[in-house]
Amino acid sequence: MNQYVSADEIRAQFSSAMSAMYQSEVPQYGSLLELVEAVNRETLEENPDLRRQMEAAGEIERLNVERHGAIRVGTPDELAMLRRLFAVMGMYPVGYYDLSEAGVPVHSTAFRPTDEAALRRNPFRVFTSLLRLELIESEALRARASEILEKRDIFTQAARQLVERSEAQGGLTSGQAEQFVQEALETFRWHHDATVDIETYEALCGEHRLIADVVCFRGPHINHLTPRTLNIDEVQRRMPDYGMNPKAVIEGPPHRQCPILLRQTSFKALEEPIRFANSHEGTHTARFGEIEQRGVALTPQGRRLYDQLLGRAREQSQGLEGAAHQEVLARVFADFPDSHEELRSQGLAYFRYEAVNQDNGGSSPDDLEALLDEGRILARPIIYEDFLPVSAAGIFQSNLGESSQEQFAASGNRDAFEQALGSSVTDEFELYEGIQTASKKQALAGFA
Ligand code: OOG
Ligand code: NI
Repeated sequence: MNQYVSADEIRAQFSSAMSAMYQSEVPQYGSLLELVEAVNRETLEENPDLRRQMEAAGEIERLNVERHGAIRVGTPDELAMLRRLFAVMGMYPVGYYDLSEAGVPVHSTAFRPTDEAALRRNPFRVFTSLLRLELIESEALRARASEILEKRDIFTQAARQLVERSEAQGGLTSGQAEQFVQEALETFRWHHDATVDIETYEALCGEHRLIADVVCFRGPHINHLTPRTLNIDEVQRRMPDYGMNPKAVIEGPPHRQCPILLRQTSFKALEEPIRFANSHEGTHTARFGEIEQRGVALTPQGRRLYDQLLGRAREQSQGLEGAAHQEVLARVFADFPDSHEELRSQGLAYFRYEAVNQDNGGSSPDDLEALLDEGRILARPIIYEDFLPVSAAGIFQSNLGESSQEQFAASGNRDAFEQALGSSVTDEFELYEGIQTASKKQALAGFA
């Protein structure tokens, strides 16, 4: 018997502890969870087909524990240590996101489980951004920020030791895992005492509010958590009943028969009291709650079509909110095929193939299309497990006030990010492609 707890189990415990902590820190997040659960329950009751589809894909069990979070760190060392900490929980860096394109001086990856069994068990993901100090304009301020960041350690001593222990022995015992979860959680906790005086805070805010958010606190507080809903339009509609102030538009694609990628919205970030180092009182606006509805993962070809249509929709929907905004999106996205069969046959989305009826029949054993036609192999959509760069930018903008439209020369630097991280990031398309290819092979093997 294995003496160690599985990484999946540690991730599930951590995700649940994180949710409990955030509910106590941001009570509105608790209300959001209640609302999402109610809407998910109703949606499944009204929609037996969806329930069956999710049951078949093993997704029902994970629904109510499914969420992502987001943090921002300041130095390569912090990012590299986070990579090791997340690895203890079976979370690995997937995808490179360049947010300078949206005027935000960070670049990012998503730490998440990568294999199918792990995703089914608990798909907890953390969108993790690294500040790009080189994008701070003022040289003096850049130096000051880096000096402040050099002084802090965002990890507890015990967390560091347990990461090392796990790496050395190849896992953690249940006692160690429990302690690890508690110690790791400390890194993500909110501190209402800033490490800097109010003048430094304001100077950094002047460059970009997000720079102040990263630099002025003891650690990279979790800035939002995001449960998965099955009907985002309904949750958005009901938010005010639950005392939440939703942002004006839902990001991502419009409502469709066959959801693609993901759609997101949030309640606006809270203005929270802060005590600065020279005991001045002030406020800081960073933390919010978000929801998302996930759909099928798109192939590079599907992603290109999506980008093209979203660009067009943006132009046409400027200044619009709510239903009017969604109407324009729906009209533009009418050009995106909306049946699973079209998405599959046109190579726009990824599918998992499954043999359901292996009676010997007419078609030759390696003719996938014929077997699909005869209903002897089924193709089920593979759910998108990642984030949208464009959507991330929308979320950033909506939560940073009006003054942050600054443009940085769009200049991704994936090499620098990977060097800071201490490893490469996995290409998300490769993961989906791998799942699709393996499932095809296995489904066909049943007929050989
Ligand atoms: C990260 C925003 C990205 C999402 O859902 O796209 C994100 C941040 O605000 O730090 O969480
Ligand atoms: Ni998010």
